[in-house]
Amino acid sequence: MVNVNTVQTKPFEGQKPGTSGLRKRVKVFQQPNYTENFIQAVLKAIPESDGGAKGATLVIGGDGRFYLNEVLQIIVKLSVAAGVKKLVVGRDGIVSTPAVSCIIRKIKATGGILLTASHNPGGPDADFGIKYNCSNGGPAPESVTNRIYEISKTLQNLEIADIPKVDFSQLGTQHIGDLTLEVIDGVKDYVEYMKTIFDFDEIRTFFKNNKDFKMLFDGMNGVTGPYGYRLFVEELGLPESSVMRFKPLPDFGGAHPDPNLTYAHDLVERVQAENYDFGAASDGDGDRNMIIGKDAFVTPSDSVAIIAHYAKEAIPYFKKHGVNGLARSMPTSQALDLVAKKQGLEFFEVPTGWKFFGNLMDAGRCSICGEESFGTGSDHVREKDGVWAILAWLSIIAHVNKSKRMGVQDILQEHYKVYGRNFFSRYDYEEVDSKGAEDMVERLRGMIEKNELVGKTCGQFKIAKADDFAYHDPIDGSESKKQGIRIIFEDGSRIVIRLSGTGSHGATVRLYVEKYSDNAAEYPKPTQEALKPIIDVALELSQLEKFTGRKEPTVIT
Ligand code: G16
Repeated sequence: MVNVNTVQTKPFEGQKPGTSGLRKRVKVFQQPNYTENFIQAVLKAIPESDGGAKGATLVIGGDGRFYLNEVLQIIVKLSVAAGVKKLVVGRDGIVSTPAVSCIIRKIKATGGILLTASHNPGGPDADFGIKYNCSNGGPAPESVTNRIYEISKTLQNLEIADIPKVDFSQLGTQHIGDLTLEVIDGVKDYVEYMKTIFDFDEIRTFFKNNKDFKMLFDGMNGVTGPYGYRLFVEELGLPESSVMRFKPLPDFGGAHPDPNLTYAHDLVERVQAENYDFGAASDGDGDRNMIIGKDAFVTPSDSVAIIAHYAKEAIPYFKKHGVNGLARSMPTSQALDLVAKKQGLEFFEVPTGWKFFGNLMDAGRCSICGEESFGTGSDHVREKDGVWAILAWLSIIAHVNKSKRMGVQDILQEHYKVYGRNFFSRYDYEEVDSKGAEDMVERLRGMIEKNELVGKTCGQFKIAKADDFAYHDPIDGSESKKQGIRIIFEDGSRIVIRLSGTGSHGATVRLYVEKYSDNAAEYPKPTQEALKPIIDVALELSQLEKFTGRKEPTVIT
């Protein structure tokens, strides 16, 4: 019999999950009762049972970042008190975000708690995060996250079981009162699943027949290192030198585990200097990916379009299940729209946030989707999946190389020949003053409401449409408003401006620009050069420098 103590607490301000869970500095989570409050609110908000977590089976996994172990202990104490039936936890708490989604679906769990701030840095002075996923394996929809927030505002008591510290380092089952706690290998189920989705023999054969084709995977000291090692080295038989930074570290080795050209520069430099044909990285929790090649960078917007283009030919999962529809987040370039059109597929444009794809996938209307924020995935799970995207690219490479030798750059150029090129870039202005950023967006919103933008000529561009993106979910009818300022020009070029929902400090302004070209002479142009005129227009229209005081972005992707 376990003793449960009722401990007084008081609500904390701002426990509102953002684009993807609650992300704050570690120091915020370390405040007495802060983490306990949020976990209690999550357990009470579990949608399957009105009584909260009683009888639930929950999968728990994190990316190995600093403070993970302490939060695992808190989850067990509150779960025992709340009557949770079973917790399935990765060894040392380590499971990638897509693997949590995979396991929730496989064991038909009630849901899962993910302990990650994704690509944000880790360590005592960096970030932590907590996210709830539902029984479909996907991030909780706004109806659930709003409920978590409402509960967090009313908490007066915490129910905490009085139990000794739990050891998560050994595989096996333990019993704590009525709760069963199973510590699992967080990599195994996922690797097995990947082997049913992709043709590993075909990829192996490709590497065997092309011994000079070299690949380098960068785990960025995040959670995917062990997955990459198991898949690329042990399953595909590549040399150990094919993986770098593959040990998860609590502070990611001091690096920013975000796979883009800025933060994954170690990979980028090695691919160039050491003549690798294919380079790939995944982020802290394993849901993002970046694909590069010799002298080639695949924008995430192009990546999802190319995967969709080849899916049915190159990937057994889609040969078997077909491709039912495609979707992208609103700021993502329109390259995917062109594939949907050519293949006659249903197509959706949703707000930023993977959670918006879930309903479409559950309804069987979306098979492949992606976001410009280095997120690519399919309905095999309900999270974006970095390692899956890398395997998809390897499958495409193995497939196209059956007829002629093609590298990443060749695959890109072939794609542009068929569809034209959507030049795309995102400028991030991180940790700017929140008030200035909000005022900037408000001003644009005001101009849209007063219809001051449509018809306006800006340099070589004329504005055809301007709105604040709103989404009507076709499955559950929910409405999501104010999802980003969208300015569309007569030639189809676009500017999008929105504030990030994943920052932990101040505001992050995201400025997205896109320009389409079907002039083959332009395809090899460097992205920034091709986009310069529209970037100038975006900065002028938004008056970004005036409102934020920033001359230069923190990151350009
Ligand atoms: C999360 C979400 C993504 C979203 C990204 C950026 O990714 O899962 O759907 O695109 O944040 O969001 P924002 O622009 O609001 O910062 P992750 O990898 O951080 O979980």
